[in-house]
Amino acid sequence: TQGQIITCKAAVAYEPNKPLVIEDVQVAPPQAGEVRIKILYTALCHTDAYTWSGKDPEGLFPCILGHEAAGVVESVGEGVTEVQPGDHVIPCYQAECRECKFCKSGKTNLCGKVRSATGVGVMMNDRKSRFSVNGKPIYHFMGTSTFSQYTVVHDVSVAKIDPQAPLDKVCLLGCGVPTGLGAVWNTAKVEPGSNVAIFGLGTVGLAVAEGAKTAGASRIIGIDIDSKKYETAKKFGVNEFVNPKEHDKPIQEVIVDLTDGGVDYSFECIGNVSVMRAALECCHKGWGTSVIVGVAASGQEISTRPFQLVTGRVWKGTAFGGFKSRTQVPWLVEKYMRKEIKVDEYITHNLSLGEINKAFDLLHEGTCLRCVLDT
Ligand code: NAD
Ligand code: AHE
Ligand code: ZN
Repeated sequence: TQGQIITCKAAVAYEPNKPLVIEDVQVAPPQAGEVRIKILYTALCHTDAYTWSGKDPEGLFPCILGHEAAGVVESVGEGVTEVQPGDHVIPCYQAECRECKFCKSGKTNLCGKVRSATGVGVMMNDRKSRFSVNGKPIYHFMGTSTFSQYTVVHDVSVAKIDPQAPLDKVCLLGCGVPTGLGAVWNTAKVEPGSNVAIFGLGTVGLAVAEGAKTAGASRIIGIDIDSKKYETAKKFGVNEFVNPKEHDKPIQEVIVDLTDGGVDYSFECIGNVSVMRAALECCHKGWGTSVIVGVAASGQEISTRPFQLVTGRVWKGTAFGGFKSRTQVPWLVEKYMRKEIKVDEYITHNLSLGEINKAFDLLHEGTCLRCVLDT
């Protein structure tokens, strides 16, 4: 297949919110600096649903969504040296080129090398897509497009992992789990004994809880409008629970009262701008830090009284938990293999690529954390 067009199945999003269509898609060979990957397993993340909904200003249609996956390298383009056919890999929507000013800064995991292309659904080389259906181009998504049996990505967006790792599990290390763990370990840098509040107990919020527990946090307060979330959340380290619907006062006041003035760290894992405000305002005066993890829709803005910051609260955000993807995803896989981090526990459903619309329905139901699709 090397050097040739591959025709395979992929789920194409033609229009916002219209069911995805399983199509025969043509996948062009990788050009210089590109890698073609046979995707074996892909999970769904709420960010896929967000872009599909039409609320993502970077959303382009028709496209192939998906960014939490694992597979095997099928072929590589000219000049690709770090991976070869047969390598087991995780595609990374946050690239790491190790050469741009972002990568060299030591201050961020954001990479500037291919972001201008991945944000508009094309590849850097020729600003074109490698996907087509009957000659009509289909846009890439987040530089990954994993809802396909084959995809083409930039070489700076490929993490080579231990070939022993089960791909049907470690596909989750492409987004949600690292995001939550890293929000705690890299972005907030939670210290032992801290009090933590987590808004939203989906996969990302639960991974924040797991990260907080391993960081030695004392009180780990989960906040969710669905009280059923507490039972599962306990297994990930949440040791107190608050449902905002059961209180008349604003939720930030409830948390401040519970914690003698506020928490040391809070995390917004929903994508709701009024909850982001509450998460900041439930932080302790003088030092409390709030981390925005949730992705809010186009046009949404955050606000608070500047006095909240004047009096020492800090507002931050995180992308992929601050992890340097190509360097640290393999390390996270090793941690999973040594049973130091959970992954299997986040997988509540398994379906096939052909059942992807059902998988999106599940995502909105509240009983589903991660659904892994066998492609
Ligand atoms: P999810 O939908 O599984 O979890 C959200 C949880 O929030 C649910 O349990 C829901 O009941 C709860 N909730 C909804 N409204 C609430 C409210 N007003 N108050 C309290 N709880 C509320 O989602 P997820 O997959 O865990 O992802 C969470 C967010 O993180 C999404 O916005 C996603 O796009 C974003 N995300 C960001 C990054 C990043 O790099 N920054 C990475 C992955 C995901
Ligand atoms: N296109 C969206 C932005 C979405 C966003 O913030 N994405 C996160 C990852 S979410 C993964 O589930 C991210 O990494 N952002 C940094 C980046 O470089 O995109 C919008 O709203 O414009
Ligand atoms: Zn995601």
